[in-house]
Amino acid sequence: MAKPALLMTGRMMPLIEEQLDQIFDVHRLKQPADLESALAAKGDVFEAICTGAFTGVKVDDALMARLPKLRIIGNFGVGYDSVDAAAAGKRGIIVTNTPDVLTEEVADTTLGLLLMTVRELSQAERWLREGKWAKQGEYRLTPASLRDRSVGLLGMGRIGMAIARRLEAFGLPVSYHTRRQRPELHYTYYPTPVELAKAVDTLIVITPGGPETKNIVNAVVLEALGPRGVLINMARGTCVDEAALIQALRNGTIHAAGLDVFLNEPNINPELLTLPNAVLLPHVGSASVYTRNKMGQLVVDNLKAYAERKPPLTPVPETPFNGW
Ligand code: 8YV
Repeated sequence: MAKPALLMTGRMMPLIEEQLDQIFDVHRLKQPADLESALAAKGDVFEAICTGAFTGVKVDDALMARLPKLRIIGNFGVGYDSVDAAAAGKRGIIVTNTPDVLTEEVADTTLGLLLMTVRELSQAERWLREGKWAKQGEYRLTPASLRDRSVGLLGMGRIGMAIARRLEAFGLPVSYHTRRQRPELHYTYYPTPVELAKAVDTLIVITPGGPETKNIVNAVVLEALGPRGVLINMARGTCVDEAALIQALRNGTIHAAGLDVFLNEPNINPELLTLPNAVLLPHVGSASVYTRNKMGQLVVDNLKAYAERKPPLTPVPETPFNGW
């Protein structure tokens, strides 16, 4: 029997590519600009897409409309803001993501970035590497400490919960804002991002991306966070008004920021590089071999389930599975 055709919107890790080649007739885009020619040649045969935000291809309704046989979109990553899942749901196309397998890793990285930012660990390491310890003396005592902080989480999904557990172990009070309160949780709830920012001095963004959370951290929220304020963004660049953040870091509206995600990755705003009170990581929240292997395998297993006409393992809520 002929293998079903799959469109891969960019290069994936070898673990994914090697297995999908066994199951599907894979058409790989070398770059997003190659999409048009792929659609012209094979648009009417693709049954599956393997994608990820990092490929730079948006799987929107217009693209789905040109793929009449499309049944499943396997997204590499728990966040699927580069796929229009609501539109897929209306078309009866299943979207899968990679939840759970990265939860603990991303939570670990978040605590690392928080510590780096509050205790200036990357700046202190640069001090040593530049020979300043021997020549100029000790690195400065950091104005900020975790010891007198209270933390607010914007977003309290699976990763938010794993971060909250770690913060509790660090002895820190935790509060949160989500669109709907979760009464089963013992953390203090605030009904708006501004009220949360007012109540805490450390804000961690761990919401999904997409239009609903665009600029959820804006100039007003940063002002509310205040001059002791530390902002950590582990979610998506779109969640933070980056121009407002740069200004807030420049003029001391907040104390510091730790960012793992940005607008226009990997071509981030060069102004960020000039800020001494920003710790910048190249989107490494889940980026260990251990965790990426688990994510990659889950992408494969979801797509394989379609090829074998079995239920997908992790369909997103917008596209419930009702049979192939
Ligand atoms: C990405 C992520 O998958 O899971 C997510 O939503 O942001 C990451 O784990 C990763 O950056 C792929 O590029």
